[in-house]
Amino acid sequence: MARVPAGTLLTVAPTGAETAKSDVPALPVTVDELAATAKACQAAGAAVIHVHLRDDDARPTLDLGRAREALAAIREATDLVVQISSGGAVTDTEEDRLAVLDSGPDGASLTCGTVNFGTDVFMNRWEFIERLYLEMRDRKIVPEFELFDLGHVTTMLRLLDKHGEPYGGHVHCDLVMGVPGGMPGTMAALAACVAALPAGATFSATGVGRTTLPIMLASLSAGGHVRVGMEDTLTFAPGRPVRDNAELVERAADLARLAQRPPLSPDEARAMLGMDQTGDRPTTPSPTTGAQA
Ligand code: KMH
Ligand code: ZN
Repeated sequence: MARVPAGTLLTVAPTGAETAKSDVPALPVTVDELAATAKACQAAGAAVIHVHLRDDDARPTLDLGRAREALAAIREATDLVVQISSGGAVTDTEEDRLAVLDSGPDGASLTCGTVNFGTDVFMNRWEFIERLYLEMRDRKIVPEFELFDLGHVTTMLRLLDKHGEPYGGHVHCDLVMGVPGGMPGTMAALAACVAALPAGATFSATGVGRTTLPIMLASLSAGGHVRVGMEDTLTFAPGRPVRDNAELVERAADLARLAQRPPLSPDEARAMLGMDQTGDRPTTPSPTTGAQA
């Protein structure tokens, strides 16, 4: 049996691309809201932030200037590991999803297959997955493999087999469970994915909607890590909307401590993920000139 890690990597996914600000006023969408959320979530125990961007009208965007601005503000406010979403929204083009890598993140999500996404389709062709992977490595960005289904594990293995290890040399995945069209948020599905991961890989899991708590508990008991946030969950308990992202992180941190695997600090997370330590972090290129800030 794989060794159970001593600590728990807590990732917060505060915004996502699917929820409208008008429906959920507590959703952080502006750069200032993102930075304030990041600060509160680090205080609550998060080590990584998974960033989706919104434009001035709170609509999803992959605008590079907005990405640089957001990353700079989060880095100013925290020392969280900053992971940009390369998934964006289902409507985003492949070129825009590649271009956002130029924002200078520590890491980026990399979805390993197409998946039905409610009434939409989240498209991830094999050739595009390869391109994202190679461009991340060229830019010294550590990928987090986003796996929405068991077949995505197979695609990740094919990618590693064909192209070799990612930047940093460590494979870390995030099992995204309970999306309508993806794998269910069940312990059986989690166990099937974990059994198929390569030796030495680590994983987080997140259960969408009402699968949040069962998947958090299942992941902790399987030696995994945890992602929480308003990208995935808008209800804290039946009939009780989420107040803010920090309370989701607080609950996850409490459960991690109960499991005697307390939250990792951002620097411990960097070490686990094969990232450069704080002193050598990538810098965010300036929003206006593209020069290193
Ligand atoms: N918003 C979803 C279509 C990622 O961030 O990489 C894609 C997503 C995955 O959230
Ligand atoms: Zn995302």
